[in-house]
This record gives sequence, C-alpha cells and structure tokens, in this order.
Amino acid sequence: MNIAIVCYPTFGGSGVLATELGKVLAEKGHNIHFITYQQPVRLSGFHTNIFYHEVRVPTYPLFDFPPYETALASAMVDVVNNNDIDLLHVHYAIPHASAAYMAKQILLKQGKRLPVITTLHGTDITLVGRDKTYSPVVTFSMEESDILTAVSNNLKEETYKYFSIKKPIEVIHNFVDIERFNKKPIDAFKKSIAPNNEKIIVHASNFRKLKRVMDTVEIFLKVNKKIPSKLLLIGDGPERPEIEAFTRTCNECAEIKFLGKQEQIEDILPIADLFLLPSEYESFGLAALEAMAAEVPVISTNAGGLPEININGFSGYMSNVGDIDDMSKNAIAILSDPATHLQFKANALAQAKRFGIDSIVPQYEALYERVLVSNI
Ligand code: GMT
Repeated sequence: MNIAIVCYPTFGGSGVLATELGKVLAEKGHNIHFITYQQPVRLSGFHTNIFYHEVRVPTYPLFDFPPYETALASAMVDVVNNNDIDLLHVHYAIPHASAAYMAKQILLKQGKRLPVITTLHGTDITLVGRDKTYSPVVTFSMEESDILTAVSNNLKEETYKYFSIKKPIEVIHNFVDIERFNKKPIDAFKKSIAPNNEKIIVHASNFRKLKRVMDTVEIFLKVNKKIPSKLLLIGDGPERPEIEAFTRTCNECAEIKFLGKQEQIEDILPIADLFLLPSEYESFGLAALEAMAAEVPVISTNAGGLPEININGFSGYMSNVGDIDDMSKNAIAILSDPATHLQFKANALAQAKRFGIDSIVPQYEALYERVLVSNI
C-alpha cells in the first residue's frame, strides 16, 4: 500500500508512535510518505520505502498567524496526487484531522476518493481539543474521518465524555519495538553515571505541568535518603527552568542530572533501575512502555490509561496522583531487595511484550485493508 502519515515531528508520544508505525510498515513493504513540517525526530538515517515531504508555510507580511492548516491540506493533496496514495493516516486530531477533511474534499472534486484514518493520542482530546476554541472543528473532523482510533480504552471513554460524537472509536494500543529497547546496558556509561553502584532512576517527558516533574524530584529525594541513587531527567519543556532552579538550591539535589532532549533514549533506558511517571494524566504513557521494554519497572500514577499498561505489583506500582509518599515507598520496596528488583524487571519486560510490534501493527494493517475495501 502507499500510505501517507501526518504527525507532529517532535519528541511527543504521538509523533514517536506515528514515526515508529511508519518505519515498521515500510519494513513490511508498504511505501510510507510522511507529511510534516520537520523531519520527525525518530526518522534519522535512510530507510527504504520511506519518503519525507516537508510542509512549507511561507510567511507574508499580512499573516500574523501563517495558515499552517491550509499549507498542510495543500501538501496532502499534492502528495496524494503525485504518489498514488491509497490512504491517509493522521495522528493527533488538531489540526491534522480537519486538514485531512479539506484535502479529502478537494480530491473528491478531482474524482479521487481518499480514505482518512484519525488516531487520537490524548491532549488533542483531553486538553486542547475540548477547549471551545477548537471543539466544533475537532468534533466535526472526528465524525468525518473514515475510521477513528484511540490509543487506550480510557481515551476512548474520555472522547465520548467530552465530545458529542456517534462515530465508533476503535482502540489500538500503542506498541514498542522490544528488540530495540531490550539491549544490554553499556557498563562504561552506567559506571560514569553511578560510579559507586548507586541505583539509577529515570524520568522522561516534555516537562509540562501535567507531567508533575516536581513530584519526580520529591520521590527521588525520599528514595535517595534510604538507597543511594542518581536521577536522570530526560526531555525539556516549560517546567524545566523552575525545577532546575530548585535543584540548584538544594544540597541533596546534587545527584540529579538534566539530560535534555535525547534522540537515542534506547541507549539510556537499559542502564536504569526504575522509571518514574507521576503524571496527572496519560492517555497511554508510551515513555513508560519503552522503559518496560528495556526491563525497567515503572512507578506511576493510576491516571488515564496508565492502568492499561502498568500492572500494579507486577511491572511496577501505581498510586493516586500526588501521593508522593506512596510512590516513594513503592520505589524503595522494589529497589531495596535485589531478588524483588530482578522479578519486577522480568515482569516489566513480559508486560511490554504484550505491546510488541507483532501484536499491534497488524491491527492497523487490518484497518487499512478494511477502509480500502469499503471505499471502492
Ligand atoms: O504527553 C504528552 O504531552 C505528549 C502527547 C502527544 O500527543 O504526543 O502524548 C500523548 O500521546 C502519547 C502517544 O499516544 C501517549 O503515550 C501519552 O500518554 C499522551 N499524553 C497525554 O495524554 C498527556
């Protein structure tokens, strides 16, 4: 099949998932055309069957706000017409689903039917999309997509809660490439981070308020009092300056390192002993799944779709949002006993395997087959 994929090219989970999906589909022989405003971060290197089309938004003195959505819809039409595209799969509703609707109408006028699949990822529904600034357009474009999917049961429920749509939503959980993440830790790297065999605790996010990164720091400080540890904070975002400023004022924070945005997170995760994700909401929590694939147990909240991936008392533990004491207690319980830690590591990997490529990607392929048949 010739498939066009539209996503955010950034470090966010929706862009990561869309890029990984495109890469797997290309390996399976499909031709994948990414339409984005920048090369997706997970798309480095050369891949056969993968093509990248950059959306350019020319500036013009009249435009206080350059019309990205119009440029995107035009790029979609161009890519579809010139590459014999069979279907368009957009990730994250805003503004991708409405741009897809526009492209679909233009192509229809030209005599071509273009099936559109929209995958909802989380904030496009739970935060941004339900804002009345966007809600009518998001509602309409979800309804107009040929197929609508969500990355967790929780996100499906949230969508029905916040939008009056009748369209069936199919749940296809996110996936992880186990082989890529389940690597042997690089000993020299581990030694340079934890020279005295301290435990290595990792958090990765876009440092938005909703990620409660300060909770991560507080949990770490409690754990570190009992078990000598190091905290690696991966990613960047609006809350980082404040958290970084705090860590400069506290003596116990010397063991905390900010690594910034990292493209090769699969090289870092294998040296970790524990992953912390104390988010206020996650539709899924792809970062936690990638950690599990690297055999790292997860201490998370029980918010949103997290209970669909982290199994309490098996792959890690879950607590209520903000319950720093409980999360610290659980972290210490896992890290203080080597046999318990080993068991949780093995369980984390076993749990991640339920979300392996082979279980999830065929579900998307089946959707594609179905939408093509019903569009003939
Ligand atoms: O978590 C973010 O802020 C980024 C956001 C995105 O759209 O890229 O992530 C969402 O999609 C990911 C992939 O499906 C999910 O793993 C994240 O849980 C989800 N984030 C939220 O729901 C807050």
